[in-house]
Amino acid sequence: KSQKPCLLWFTGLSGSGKSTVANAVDEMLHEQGYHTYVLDGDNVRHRLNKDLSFSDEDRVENIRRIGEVSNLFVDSGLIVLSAFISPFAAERRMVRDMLPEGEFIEVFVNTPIEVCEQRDPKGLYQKARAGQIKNFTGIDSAYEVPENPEVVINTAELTLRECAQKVIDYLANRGLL
Ligand code: GGZ
Repeated sequence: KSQKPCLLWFTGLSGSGKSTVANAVDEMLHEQGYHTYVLDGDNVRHRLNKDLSFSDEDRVENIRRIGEVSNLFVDSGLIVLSAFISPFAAERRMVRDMLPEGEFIEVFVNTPIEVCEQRDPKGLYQKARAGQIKNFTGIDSAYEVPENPEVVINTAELTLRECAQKVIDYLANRGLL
């Protein structure tokens, strides 16, 4: 099956659904015979980047390393799906500039913070509100909203399948599938 390697970069708040949507897209592409790879907190923050905290400086280094690793996987021919908060526009730009034109696809998971906080699957918002976690994105650490993302999805308004399909439609329309 023909595919063009690219990097789908999911950015958004904790609890916005980045990993969930990335994994759903991954599964649907896989079923159709495409070769893909998902990078997210579970396989990166806990392993490659376990030396990094959530200070601004360490978040920058986190994204720099993930950008480099994503780029290597794209070089190997895969459709790569990376799901990290990536709160700063400058680092998202840095990763975009690592790849050839058109191969970096920014997917803004624009779920309102009220919904993310309501979901609070790991109880982190509650801890952040109570001051038990410092520098929590959206509470006492910044999230810079993407200005020109290729795809925007709101997991509070669409089903998981619809969100994933929107990403796949973008790839198909751009001739990447
Ligand atoms: C934001 C934090 C924090 C703080 C721990 N701020 O919902 P989760 O749990 O599973 O995803 C969040 C994850 C964010 O890691 P990233 O590598 O994506 O962040 S960044 O791109 O900003 O470097 C959350 C958990 O780690 N977490 N402390 N203070 N999220």
